[in-house]
Amino acid sequence: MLTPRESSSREYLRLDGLWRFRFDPAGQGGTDRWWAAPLPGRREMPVPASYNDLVTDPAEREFVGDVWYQRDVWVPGSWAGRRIVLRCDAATHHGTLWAGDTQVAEHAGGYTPFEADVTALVTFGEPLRVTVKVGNELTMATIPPGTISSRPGGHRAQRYFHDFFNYAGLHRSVWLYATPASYLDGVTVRTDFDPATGAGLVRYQAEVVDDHAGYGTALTSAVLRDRAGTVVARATGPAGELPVPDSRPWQPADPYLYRLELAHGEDEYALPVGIRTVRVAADQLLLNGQPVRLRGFGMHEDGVLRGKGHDDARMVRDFALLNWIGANSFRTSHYPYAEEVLDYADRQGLLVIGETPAVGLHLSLGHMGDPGARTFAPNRIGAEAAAAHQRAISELIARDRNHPCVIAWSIANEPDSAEAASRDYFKPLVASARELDPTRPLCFANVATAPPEADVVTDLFDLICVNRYFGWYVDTGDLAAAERNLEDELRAWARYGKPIVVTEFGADALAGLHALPATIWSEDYQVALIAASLRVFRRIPEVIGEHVWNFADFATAQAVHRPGGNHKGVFTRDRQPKAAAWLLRELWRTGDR
Ligand code: BDP
Repeated sequence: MLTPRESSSREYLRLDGLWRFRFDPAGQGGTDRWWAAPLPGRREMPVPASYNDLVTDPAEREFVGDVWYQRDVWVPGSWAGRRIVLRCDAATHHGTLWAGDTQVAEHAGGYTPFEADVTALVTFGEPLRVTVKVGNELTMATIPPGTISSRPGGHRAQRYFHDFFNYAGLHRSVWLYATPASYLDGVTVRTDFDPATGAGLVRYQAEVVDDHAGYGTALTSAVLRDRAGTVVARATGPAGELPVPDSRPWQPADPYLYRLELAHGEDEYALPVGIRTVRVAADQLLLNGQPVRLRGFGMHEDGVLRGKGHDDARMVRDFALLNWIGANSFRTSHYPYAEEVLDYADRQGLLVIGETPAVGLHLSLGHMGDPGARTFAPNRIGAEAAAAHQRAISELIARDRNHPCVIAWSIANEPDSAEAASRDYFKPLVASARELDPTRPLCFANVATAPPEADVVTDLFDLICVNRYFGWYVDTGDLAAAERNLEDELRAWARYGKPIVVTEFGADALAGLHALPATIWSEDYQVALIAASLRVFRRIPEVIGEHVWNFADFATAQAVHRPGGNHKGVFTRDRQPKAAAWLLRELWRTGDR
């Protein structure tokens, strides 16, 4: 599957805007064939957006079940004779797609795309009715997991084990696009760079679908151009190598992109390519052979009104703030972000740890879990969840493998990696991730309940990522103890001899709340905790990355300790700085590490 892009042979319609919309609490849509006629009622919903914060009824905001989106689209007459594809970038968490009266696709997993060839279902001169049923239920068979219970009064309640609101809907664009009948269906790009000589190499492997007998693979060709458009290398065949003797490597300070133009018969598809290498050597992370240190955040796709709906305006503001504060990296906590974000990170030179939606695989954790509950067991996180997790990993890698910005894959956030059974659970997932992408380091974000003496999976991974809340959930209000305990634990992790990224640390701060001396929930305490943590990191050479939790305040499930959401943002939810943002800017921009 290729990201929709225009070319001389490809066109698309982005079906953003208002769609007809209907909640389906009784599950009537299937029996009454809601796809077969215009959805009744006058309700409409914007795409892309979560629907949850656009309604006024609490039962609708917290609705558990299916909703339906529908609109008509006129397919351009000029598309006659071409292959026409309907694609959904994200239906969170389960999508079923109809073109006219025909179901064409079904997909589990809320943050990766799915598509279907609808050529045969298009009648030119008539509108095509597009219907999407979107389900938001989380169970022990989904990633992320959850449980559903019936409440007195008959409504259903969704419980989940992760700390962000279960936003749902069509969170990204829906597309209709046209390609020639024989077409390029996928491409894998891998690059090499020799820092000693400057020599670069671009390897590509294209997948083609050819519906003409004898319209052979020799018809596939590749051209690599530099930014000025000059051809720097050419090859023919579906797979090949494009050497670039004097290459300009992709790096945060100079995110230089070449352009790889692929052609197969009449089809043309071009994508940006950054020549770079990333690898772990002993306790360092090397980008193009040079040690790199990560400064940045765990983030969320989250904002007022739109919830998790992709928003170019929010993205541009977020990147402007990342630049302002001196960050060079972020983790797509806790799910794959919109492809627009990765495209933009490629161009802006941000380093990205791409994460799967495997968050909450820890059924005894903190306020969200049940004390003592086992996680990796049949009827809990068992074979079904593992299969869903495996699909999530392969869909993430398939979608994002060509982005130079992605420097590592995080296959889970805070699983119960102290439970003995977690090792058998993770071993095959790690093996398959390595097979799908042998070029990038693998990691997962380790939870506080699995310190080095208890964790049983870290040796399977390349980078050590730890989320730690000394001074907040433990040593609350006692920063002297927090600083000592954080240092002791990180020194214990350092014995692995691998690079350590602290992927989460931080404190909630209510914007405008001040306290001297600093006490919890104040901006001043957030400043002091971040400053103490950074002092510790600078004393431990193996710590090569610091990602504050979180970039901005975000919505969570309602809970007494979450006043209007999680306030660990260094920026407010409307993207204005708290005091900690000024501290980080001072430390990160003066390049003290
Ligand atoms: C960690 C999670 C993150 C939470 C954070 C917190 O990885 O999703 O939001 O803690 O509690 O456990 O703020």
